[in-house]
Amino acid sequence: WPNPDAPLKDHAELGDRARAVLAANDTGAMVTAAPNLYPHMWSWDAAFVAAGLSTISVPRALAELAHLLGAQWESGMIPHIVFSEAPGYFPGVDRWRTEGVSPPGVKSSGICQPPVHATLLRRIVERATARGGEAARLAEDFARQSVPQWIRWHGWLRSARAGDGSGLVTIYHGWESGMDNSPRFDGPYSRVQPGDLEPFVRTDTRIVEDASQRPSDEEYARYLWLVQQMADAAFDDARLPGVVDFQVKDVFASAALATANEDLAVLAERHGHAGEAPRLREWAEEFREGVDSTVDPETGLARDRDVLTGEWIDPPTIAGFAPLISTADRALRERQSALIDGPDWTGDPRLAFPLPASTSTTYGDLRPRQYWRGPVWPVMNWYLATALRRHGDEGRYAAWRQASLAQLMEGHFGEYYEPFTGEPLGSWNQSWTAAVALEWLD
Ligand code: 9YW
Repeated sequence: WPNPDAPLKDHAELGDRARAVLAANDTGAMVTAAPNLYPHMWSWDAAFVAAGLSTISVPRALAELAHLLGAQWESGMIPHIVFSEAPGYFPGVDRWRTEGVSPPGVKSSGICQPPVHATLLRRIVERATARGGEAARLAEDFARQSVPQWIRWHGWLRSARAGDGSGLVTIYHGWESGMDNSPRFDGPYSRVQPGDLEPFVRTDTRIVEDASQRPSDEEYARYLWLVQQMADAAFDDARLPGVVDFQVKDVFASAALATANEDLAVLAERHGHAGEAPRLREWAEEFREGVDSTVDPETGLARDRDVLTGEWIDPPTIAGFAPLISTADRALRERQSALIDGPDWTGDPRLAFPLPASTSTTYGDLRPRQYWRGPVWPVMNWYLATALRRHGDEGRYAAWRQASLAQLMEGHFGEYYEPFTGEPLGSWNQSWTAAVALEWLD
């Protein structure tokens, strides 16, 4: 993977290059997820990107979150894509048919992504507060003003997606998990049979020319079929359970929500909404318990569940470590920590860097170059590492930091990496990869 400037000289150069990537992807209104492949704002990318931006400029970081919040639906849902004017991405806003459902003037998709936002906002505000002065004032004001909007977002997830009291978020599309083609969804997708699908032409495989790094056309047809089903139901939350062929309890999104509720409670307490904190803590507890209840006693991994068949979902993926994000159960935390160090994960001696891959590297159907079916995703490792640290695990945090920085020194800011060779794959100059580089360096 030729790179004239690689490998980078030192961490200072890594930081400079990461800042340059974010600046180059900044349209002024948003930092697009990637230069060519993803020329729009993605919901959870925006949260990670904002965290990275806050190491450079707190106002710019807050503007990113404000832009995302500007696309929040009346229901409270925050859409997974906020479209820019850039052409060339498929499926674009027309395919989503969200006009009239999304706020006036906003071009968005009609589904969501994992709710990591409040967690990253807390981080940004704490960073700004520590810095003091104007940055602190702006960030604290932003928190005060936006806490009600984040509560509506979490409240929507809880009522529209977890109204059964399971403490587990239902997703209606693999895209909502953020881990599009993970083997987590092979079972549920195998039962999705596209009917009369509007014709389509993909654009992702024109940009990432090696098609083996992307989902297959068959997978893509299923993705679009689900979009069509939801659009036909006008994204009406009450109708989706009756019409969508894919319904999964997403353990990872649920863990993200548990911890984000905790973070939002802290923000509410500190920034003018203390009365909301108890209810947010109850929500945190509800989702924490939901996540813990999915753990397979045999393997120690947390599991998604196919709502339509009632089946547990078994493939060993990074989502199995959801309890490391959320659990209060010390024994479970210890068991999962030992697991992630083991030969199926970071202890696999074949790895280029001792970091967890998106799918266990010993999984029978591992595809080390294909998207969420094997590659290592820097953003995921940073998010998990910060969760470990928050629960006191400085040791693993330090080890993953060292390994992640060593991985990133090759200098492409890949979307994802081949686990055994360290080759950068997918899009280069991916914003959230640059953002986590800055976070690791901070
Ligand atoms: C797509 C932007 C998004 C991420 C997702 C990732 C991928 C592709 O890229 O999605 O076309 O939506 O799976 O998690 O938000 O970086």
